[in-house]
This record gives sequence, structure tokens and C-alpha cells, in this order.
Amino acid sequence: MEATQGHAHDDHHDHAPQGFGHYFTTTNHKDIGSLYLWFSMIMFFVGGFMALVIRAELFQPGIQIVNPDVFNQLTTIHALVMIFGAVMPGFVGFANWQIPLMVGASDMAFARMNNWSFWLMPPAAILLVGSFLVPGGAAGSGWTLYPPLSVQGGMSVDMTILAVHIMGASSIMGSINIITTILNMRAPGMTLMRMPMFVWTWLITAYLLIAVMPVLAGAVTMLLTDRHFGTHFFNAAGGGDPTMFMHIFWFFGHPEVYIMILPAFGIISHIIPTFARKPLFGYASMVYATASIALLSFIVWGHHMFTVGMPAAGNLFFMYATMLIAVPTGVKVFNWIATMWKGSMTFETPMLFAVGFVSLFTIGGFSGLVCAITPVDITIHNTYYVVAHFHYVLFSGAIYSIMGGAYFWLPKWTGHMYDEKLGKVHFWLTTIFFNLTFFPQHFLGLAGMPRRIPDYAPQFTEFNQISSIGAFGLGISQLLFLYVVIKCIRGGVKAPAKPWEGAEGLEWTVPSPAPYHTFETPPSFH
Ligand code: CU1
Repeated sequence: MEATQGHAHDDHHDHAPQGFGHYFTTTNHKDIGSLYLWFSMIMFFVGGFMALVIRAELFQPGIQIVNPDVFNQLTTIHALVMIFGAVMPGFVGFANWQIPLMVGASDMAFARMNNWSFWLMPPAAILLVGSFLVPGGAAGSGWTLYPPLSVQGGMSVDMTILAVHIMGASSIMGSINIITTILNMRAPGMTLMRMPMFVWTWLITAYLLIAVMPVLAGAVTMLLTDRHFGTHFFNAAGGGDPTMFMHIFWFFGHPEVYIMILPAFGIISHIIPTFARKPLFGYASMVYATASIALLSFIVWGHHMFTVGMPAAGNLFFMYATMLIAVPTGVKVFNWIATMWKGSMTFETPMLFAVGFVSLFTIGGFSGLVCAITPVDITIHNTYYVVAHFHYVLFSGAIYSIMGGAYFWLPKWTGHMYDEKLGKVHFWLTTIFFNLTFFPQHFLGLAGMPRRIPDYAPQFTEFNQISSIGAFGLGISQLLFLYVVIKCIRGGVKAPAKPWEGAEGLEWTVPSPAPYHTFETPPSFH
């Protein structure tokens, strides 16, 4: 725009930041969605790099690459970066892009707060990753920050606590935005029980976040005052109780697990009907199963602490409550399979990731049931079996859904088709190397190899070497994903309005009769 002295209303345009600067001030849900997704991608590679250092150290027994302190710091920050930096922001990116489009809203309800929610994330990431550089190195207590180790640690623990606070604030604001958008800004005709499944899963996830992020904030604040203000919340010598931290932490931590998987269930519930060319089977049961999982997630936290000496009645309660979650989860898996049953299926990359999700996440679900059995867990607690279990849930669960969802919606987001052949190569390399990395860890755990230890007894060598080779293959394969995404953004075959033969309309994931329009174009309100 040319200089326009005397036209005050043009000033805004004259001073609007251009180029990347525009992203600092944007209130557009699509821009903010892209910011979250790129942030997630960067954190995925940062956390993945740490994982590769861990796997390099574990390639043989003995200490070769990093000392035990740095090893502990790597396991701690790898987890925090992947959970709070890669998985959660990835799903928030999908929420920003898709929820307004799916419910027919013009944008998120609080567009400026949306900008702030995102821009809180990079400082938190800098605090987390930068804590390696301060004297004493990053926090080495594990991502659970258990006292007394986390009370004794250096200033990196304070940086981690501050990072957790900032990311928690971001999550709470994001959740308020999502709930308000969904409850107040749906287009006429979009009743709650007609909402696409991804919207439902995020609505429930947002309530989980608002319920548990303040609990985590309380726990780490008590940790902070124990560290610096002479309180003894978690200090037995002062009348406190370190076990109490575990109870508070896992009251947050278990719902957090579902925060990282419910939006994945939503994404998968869009991909499978599209490529099976059948409406989602059991829409209402999917909604109720999601809500049941969310409610049950609040009463199972004790399954993380079967070894701390709870009464047998407590252990048994947490065991049975945990096993109960298999019921609604089973409903979902049944519904996905029933959706595919006799469908006219094709296997483009998003569908490969969705079918991979259903198969491999279910393995993680079953190993979770194994862990839930109190007497079994007492023997496998703190072993590699647990590491294998939660990587099946988080990688072939959460990450598979993020990648499948990215391939699924990239044509809509960019206007171009991605390279299908490379996408399929990416899926198969990922799936082969993922299983090579994590399946042997079940055997290591059952044989008694402890987690979070840089050295191990020689009989564990072979399975560790297989796992480490798999990890490097897995890490390198993800560069292909980055390449396919960049290539798709920069150009390629123009995507039609409905890239997947018209089968991806929202009517495929809502109950019949479908809404009278599918919001492919903004609905009119007169
Ligand atoms: Cu749990």
C-alpha cells in the first residue's frame, strides 16, 4: 500500500508487520496452528536428538559417550521436550487449524489470547533446553521431578519449574479458547452430538487440561518453596512426605497421558472413515467412550506407585480402576475396525498411519494392562518394560496420529498434494524402525534391565544393540517426513477441493442425518 498521509484508517495497514514478523502479531487461527505445528516439529527433532545420544550410550555396556549425570539430564529433558514441546503443541496446532473450520466458526473465540498462548511456548522451550548450559547441567531427576532429588538439584530445576509453569499457563489459555469456541461459536445446525469426532475429543481434552495443569503447578510450586523458602512439604525430616509429591504429580500425570491420546483418537476417527469410504461406526459410543476414559483417568494415578507401600486395598483399587479403562478403549478399537469392515479401503499414507496406529497403539494398550496388574508391576516397575509400553502408546499412538493427520490435512492446508510415494516410504521406514527400537525393550524389561541407567549387565547387550540401531534408523527416517512436508508447502500437484475422492467431508465422522452443510465453505448466517 502506498503512503497515505491524512488517511488515519490506513495507518494500521502501513504498519502491519510483513514477512515472518507477521507471525508475532497474528491472530489468525491458521497462522497460529502452523506456528504450533512447526514448533512441535522442531521440538520433535530436539527431543529425538537427545534420544539418539541416550541410545548411543546404551549401544554397549559401560560408559562411553556421556557421564551418568548427563545421561540422567538427557532422559529428563527428552521426556519433557517430547511431552510438552512435541506432542501437546502438535495437537494444539491441529485444534487451531481444524476446530474453527469443523464447527463453522470464523476463528478461535479469543484470537489475541491464542497468539499469546503460542508465544509463551518458545521461552519455555529455551528454559528447558537451555538448562543444560547452567552450572550442574539440566535437571536429572527424571521428568516426574520426584523429591528428594529435585529438591537437591541446581538452578536448572528452577528453570524446569518455571518452564512447566509457563507451558501450563499456555495450555490452560488454549483450553479456555477451545472450550469457548466449541460451546459458543458453532454454526446453526451443529448440535453437540453432530460435531465431528476431532472436535469432541478436543473438547474433552481441554477440560482435562484445565482440571490437571493447576495440580501440576501446585506440586512444582511446593517443590520451589521446599527448595528456596524453607518449607518441608516433601521433606520427611521436617514432617513432610516425599510420597505426597508422587500422589499429586500422578493425579496430574495420568490424565496427562489421556491429554496426549484423546486428540489422537479424534484424528484417527476422521482418517479411517475417509479411506474405508464408510461413515464412522458407533459415533455416540465414541463420544461416551472418550468421556468415560477422561473420567476414569482421575482415579487411577496410584498405578504409578505400586511399589511405594500403599495398603493392599489401595493397590487393588488402582489396579481394577486401571483395567476398567480397557473397556471404553476397546469400544473405540472395535468401532474403528467395524468402520473398516467391508469398506472399500485404500491405503494412502494417512490410512497407513491410521491402521498402524490401531495395530501398534493396541500393543501399547495391552502392555499397559500388564503393567496395571499390581503383582506384575512390582516386578517390572522401573524396568525397560515400562519404557517399551509408553513408547508404544506415545510414538505409535500420539506421534502416528500427528503424522497421519498431517498427511491427511496437508492438501487442505497447503493447496498441494504431498509426495505419496515418499509418504509411504516414510511410513514403512518409521514402522520397521519403531518396532526394531521398542519391541526388544519389552524383553530387556522382563529380564530385569532398569530404566534411566547408562550402564548395564553384559547379558542385555544384544537387545540394546538392536534397539539402538532401530533408534538411529527411526531418527534418520523422520528427516524424510520433514522433506515431504517442506516439498508439499513449496509446490506440487494442485490439491482438489476434496483431495480424498470426496470421502473426507465432515459428514463421514458425524451421525446421520449429517448436518445440512459440511462447512467446506463458511456458512452464511441469514
Ligand atoms: Cu497412569
